[in-house]
Amino acid sequence: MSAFDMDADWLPFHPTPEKPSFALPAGAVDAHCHVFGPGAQFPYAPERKYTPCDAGKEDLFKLRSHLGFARNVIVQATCHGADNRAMVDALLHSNGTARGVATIRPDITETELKLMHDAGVRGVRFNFVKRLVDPKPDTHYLSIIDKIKGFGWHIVVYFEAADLEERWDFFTSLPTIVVVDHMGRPDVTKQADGPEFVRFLSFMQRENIWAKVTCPERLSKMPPPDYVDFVPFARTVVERHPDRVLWGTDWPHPNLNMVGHMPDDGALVDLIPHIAPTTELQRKLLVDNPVRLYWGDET
Ligand code: 0GY
Repeated sequence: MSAFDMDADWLPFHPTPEKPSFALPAGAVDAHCHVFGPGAQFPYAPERKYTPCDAGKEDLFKLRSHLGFARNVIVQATCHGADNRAMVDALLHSNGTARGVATIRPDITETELKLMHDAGVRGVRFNFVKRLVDPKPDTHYLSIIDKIKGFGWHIVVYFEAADLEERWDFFTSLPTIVVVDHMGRPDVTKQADGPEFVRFLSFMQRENIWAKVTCPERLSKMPPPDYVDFVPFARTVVERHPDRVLWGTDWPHPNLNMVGHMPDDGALVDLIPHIAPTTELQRKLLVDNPVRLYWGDET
């Protein structure tokens, strides 16, 4: 029995994903995934926009072994608001094999930040997707940037393609590495060389901008497992910026805007060679880049 009733239309994660045929390189990192609760231990936030099924660290680590990943980057999900306990608990039980990205408020203390850093948090997430979080003034983000300065953390931004133009000055003023979730959610029914994605590609020209080439199941309008409309977008970014891209499953797939299907995580892994066609690109995407960004300070 869960402590919370998941939304009536919630799709739970795939119970029996296939074993991928693509053999991941040794040390591969699933660099975008989440934990949800369990709600009885780590309650969902009152301000949440959805109530998911429980999807705790044991399930995440089981999936990781099944798929063949060595490490995870666990990104704070909006259903937990700025209460990072479920994510931090997963890091603390990972024996150093998971790092985290937190959501914090400007009133966080230095001591709280230090505890998170010691647990393995290396970044903060600024979420601008309006269906997920209520808008905040820029001063909110600027105070957080001030707080994390001493920790060497980076910033993960999540926004819709249409927000990039409006927020360009703010995003380009950010003083850290900036990782963009899901390539800034392009409309993949448009052309990868059309004006909208060209704007994103010109954003990527900046040396501090990285992108997660993730979420075919969220962005594609074509059927799984091939998601053919998604592939040229992700592949373009990987081929142009092989040293600034990350890949992740997005397990357990928050599905506020995902209709129709829950992806098979094994099949998602099998899409990787289509977006990163050489072993060198695959190694950079799955090992070198995430290890440098999240474990680079390890001695
Ligand atoms: C994602 C995407 C989504 C949700 C969240 O934190 C979240 O709730 O990230 C989404 O609904 O697009 O990155 O998993």
